[in-house]
Amino acid sequence: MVLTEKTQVLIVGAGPAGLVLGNLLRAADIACVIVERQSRAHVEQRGRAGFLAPASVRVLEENGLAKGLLAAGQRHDTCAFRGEHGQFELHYGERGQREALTVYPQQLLVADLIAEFLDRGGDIRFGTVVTGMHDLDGGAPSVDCLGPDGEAYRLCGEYAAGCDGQRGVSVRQLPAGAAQRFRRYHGVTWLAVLAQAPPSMEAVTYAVHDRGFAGHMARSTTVTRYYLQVPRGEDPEDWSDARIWDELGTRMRTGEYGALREGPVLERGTVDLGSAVSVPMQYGRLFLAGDAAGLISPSAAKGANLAIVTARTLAAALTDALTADDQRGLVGYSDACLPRMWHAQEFSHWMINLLHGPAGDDEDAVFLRLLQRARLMSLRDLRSHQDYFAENYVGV
Ligand code: RFL
Repeated sequence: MVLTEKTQVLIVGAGPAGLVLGNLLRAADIACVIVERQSRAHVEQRGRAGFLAPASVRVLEENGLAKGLLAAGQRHDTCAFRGEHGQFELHYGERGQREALTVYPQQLLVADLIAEFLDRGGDIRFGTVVTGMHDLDGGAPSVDCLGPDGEAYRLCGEYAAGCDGQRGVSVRQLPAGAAQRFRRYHGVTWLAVLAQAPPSMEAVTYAVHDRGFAGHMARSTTVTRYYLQVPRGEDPEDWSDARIWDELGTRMRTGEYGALREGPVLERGTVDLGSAVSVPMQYGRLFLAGDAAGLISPSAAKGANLAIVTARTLAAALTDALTADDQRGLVGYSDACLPRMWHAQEFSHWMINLLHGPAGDDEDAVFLRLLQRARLMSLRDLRSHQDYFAENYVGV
């Protein structure tokens, strides 16, 4: 292993967290290297999130990172809920914080952030895997890298940022005893579908059905994200295009509300709705951000937003430490982020219980499904519930 290079901040992962962090550090003239296991083309095409909260848009705007999303993002301010009760709409943009969400596909944001990072003189190593980390509780953390042509080298820095998502290497560096990872599988699995089809409705639509949940979310004028609740362990390849559209039609009750605008399925994959939170989100000179710090189920569309705002908090703390020798932000980083993380987890859990009831005819399952229905009716009828929903749905 050759010790090749030194920088100030080592960033593992070029998702929203690592790229926002890298851009903010470059704006403060701090040297950093982003190491990303995938190719540039891969991360610029990886379809995931689409909804950005006003707080995330503000972070991006204030830091010169919002040109693309301001030009192409679409305002979304209405959700619809369908079920045996009928359909009702909730105009969350007019309630609570009186703000709307911006729809801008995550892969476009990632492409914008990469271009800007390179413009700011950033160093990003695609196709390079971090295989290990060293000296995290000492003065000079380092990471072992394996480059695209199999070259192994070590990068050394003053601080390391683990922005490598839920299955990255960073989270495994927190020694047992120094940190705990709280995890939960929420008992629900989604088939996540990306279709080459225009949105079928204006609103984000959540359908509650005896056969399971179905969701509809616009991504652009030509691409739409759909979700279908499926049993855990389901093979996505068992879901042909025809089967997907058929099941979506049933659960979305197209007989009553009109047909879906169908098109070829571009991507299909399953997501087990789960959560994980690292407490604390730091160890020595390693700081976690984004999904590495805390994974949140996509039920409330908070993951990318938490990644952006935690990266902003970490960037400010690292900038104070590196430019003014002020360590307070770094010492308090985890305490600053955790309340926001647990708040988002709580709302996301509330959403899971709003959208899914347990299967089965036993007394417990039936009771919980009746509670689910009551929760939906409260949302339809009670202003206080609508305000709670609106404030949490658009907030981070
Ligand atoms: P990412 O985006 O996963 O990026 C981590 C990067 O680290 C790289 N990596 C490594 N690189 C080098 N060496 C290693 N050893 C490495 N190990 C990993 C990976 O290749 C990757 O590029 O994490 P980050 O930056 O924390 O961002 C998190 C978000 O991507 C995530 O929370 C959201 O996509 C979640 N999410 C949604 N969030 C929202 O806010 N709104 C949404 O509407 C929304 N919809 C979704 C979603 C996630 C989904 N899936 C696929 C789980 C919809 C779906 C279907």
